[in-house]
Amino acid sequence: MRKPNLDKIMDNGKAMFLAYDQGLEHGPTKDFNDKNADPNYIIEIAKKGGYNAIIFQKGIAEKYSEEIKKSKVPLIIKLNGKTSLRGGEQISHQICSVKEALSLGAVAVGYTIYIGSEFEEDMMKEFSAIEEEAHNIGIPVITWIYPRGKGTEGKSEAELMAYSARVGLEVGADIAKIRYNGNKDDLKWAVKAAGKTKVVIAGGTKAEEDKFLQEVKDIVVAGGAGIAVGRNVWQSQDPFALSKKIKKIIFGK
Ligand code: FBP
Repeated sequence: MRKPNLDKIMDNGKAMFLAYDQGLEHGPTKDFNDKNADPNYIIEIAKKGGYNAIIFQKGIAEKYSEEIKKSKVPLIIKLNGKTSLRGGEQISHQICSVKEALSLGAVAVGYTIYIGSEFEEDMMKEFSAIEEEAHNIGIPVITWIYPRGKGTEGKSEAELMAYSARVGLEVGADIAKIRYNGNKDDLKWAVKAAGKTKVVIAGGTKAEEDKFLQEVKDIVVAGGAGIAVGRNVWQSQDPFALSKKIKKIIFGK
């Protein structure tokens, strides 16, 4: 097992990632407009905004490989994914291998586990094989850990958020991507629960800029690593100016 090299996607343990797998997860009608439906626009934001990495599914990574390479923005490939059409208990299966991701230029890989879903074990098992393979060759693994489904009923958001972060540590993720419930103390506890696994927060649906920036501040104050967001950035009227503000909060420069 080699120590995963996080230096390619983090700066002194901090990170801002630009996520763009929503075309698969939500479809182009819900999230996209004329501008942000184009992956080239996202690559431009990632480059000009100084993001540590951009997150794509394998299809975009392959079709836009030249543009990604030219931008020099490190690439993270999401290895599983699903559409929003299926309904029912959530399951997201692997659709790209670690090998394929590497051949497409990825320097890290991502995977979503829906804890609480009746299919949780399937995702745990798949993730475990990915983690072993990636870590054997020193590739960092980022886990989206989202509580969903029957098993989460009756549990508080705070409890589920900390549980998500802790699962990241327990399953061997280098970085756990969790959803923030908006409470600073709960977030601090979640970061603590993750131990040496770094914590980044997702953005969620587009919020008022000030509210979103407050969340970025909260993750920094809580001791987390930063953000892995999509819609709040590329749905913004001015994603370039917004990215500058995010960068200042996370890196102080
Ligand atoms: P956002 O910042 O746009 O919320 O992106 C984060 C993310 O995890 C994406 O990577 C993913 O496509 C999306 O959220 C999934 O959202 P959900 O499962 O809530 O529909």
